Amino acid sequence: MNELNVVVDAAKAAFERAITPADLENAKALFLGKSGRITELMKGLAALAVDEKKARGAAINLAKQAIEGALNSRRQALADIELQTQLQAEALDVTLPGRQRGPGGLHPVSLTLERIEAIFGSMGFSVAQGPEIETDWFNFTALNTPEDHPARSMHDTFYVEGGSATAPNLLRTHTSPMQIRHAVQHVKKHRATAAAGQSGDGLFSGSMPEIRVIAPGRTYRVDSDATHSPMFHQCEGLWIGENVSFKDLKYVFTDFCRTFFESDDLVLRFRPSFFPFTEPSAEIDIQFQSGPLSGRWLEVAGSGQVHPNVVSNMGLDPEKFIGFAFGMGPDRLTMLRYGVNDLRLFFDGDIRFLTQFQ
Ligand code: 2NL
Repeated sequence: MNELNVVVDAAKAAFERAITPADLENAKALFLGKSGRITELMKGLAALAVDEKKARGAAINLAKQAIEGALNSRRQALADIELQTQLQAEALDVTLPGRQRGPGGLHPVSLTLERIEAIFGSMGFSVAQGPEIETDWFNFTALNTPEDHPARSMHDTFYVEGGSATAPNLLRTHTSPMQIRHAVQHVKKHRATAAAGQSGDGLFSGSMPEIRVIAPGRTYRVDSDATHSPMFHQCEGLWIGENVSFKDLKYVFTDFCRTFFESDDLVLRFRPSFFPFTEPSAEIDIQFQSGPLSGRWLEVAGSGQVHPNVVSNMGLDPEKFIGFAFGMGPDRLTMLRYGVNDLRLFFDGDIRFLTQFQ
């Protein structure tokens, strides 16, 4: 094999070994660069005679062309490999379905709150609203809660900035403060238009329309496990008039439960209990006569006749006005209605859980 063929073969082999464009440029320099093999061979021509120079020059040129050809095809091959690698890395399956945005829906607890509002609405109850950050007075004092009651401790209540040492601000621990606010406004409004009626201590004893209101909303307590969330829902109800009794409470709440659970033979049990804001007080249990929960007593609400001190705190004369109140947990009602066993599912925001209620 002649010397030029050896150089061409060496160049081809070097180009094949190059696996990056930089490798290839380095290999090119060895053969075609300023002091590359071909350039050196060209320099050697100067020493030759004219006709020798011609033949030798033509042969070197052929070798040079062969090397350039090999270089270009390797360049193309490396570019192809690089393109394939890039295409693979950026692979995009255009046949995949697009991201879907399903129809929205209400949270199961919102569905329950809507149901509660509709049922009590049909019985003449309006819906109170109020702030989630409350004062100590509306949350505790107005509700006849003693200064040393454990519910007032840092352990049970989230205290927030603002307010003072004697009148701290807090996250409401129940929805009762909305009812106190509602009652105070109601009394203020009708005191202005009532013909007469002021007892010695400024409490209203004239005539006014009854107070019939429910107070649904978020409430907060320092508590967290499978059945307690630091944020939970409550719905309280309040009915105050001149002749509202425990039998009205029993009728109203029985009717509510039977409508809510769509069960006409549902049985209620009023069990004596204690709350600072009602006297007497009762725990309300329900019993289904059929279905998966049939026969078990399930606690669904607390209730009672509004304590005279609380009636006074609304600005009403407790000698004239009387009524009942109750409080229930919409989260728990939702669990019972749909058979959900972990309260935390309501607040995790998992779409696989939430879409089951649409
Ligand atoms: C429970 C207990 C109850 C009340 C809430 C109330 C509100 C006013 C006046 C008097 Cl403005 N009482 N609310 C009364 C009895 C019980 O809730 O266990 N709730 C889940």
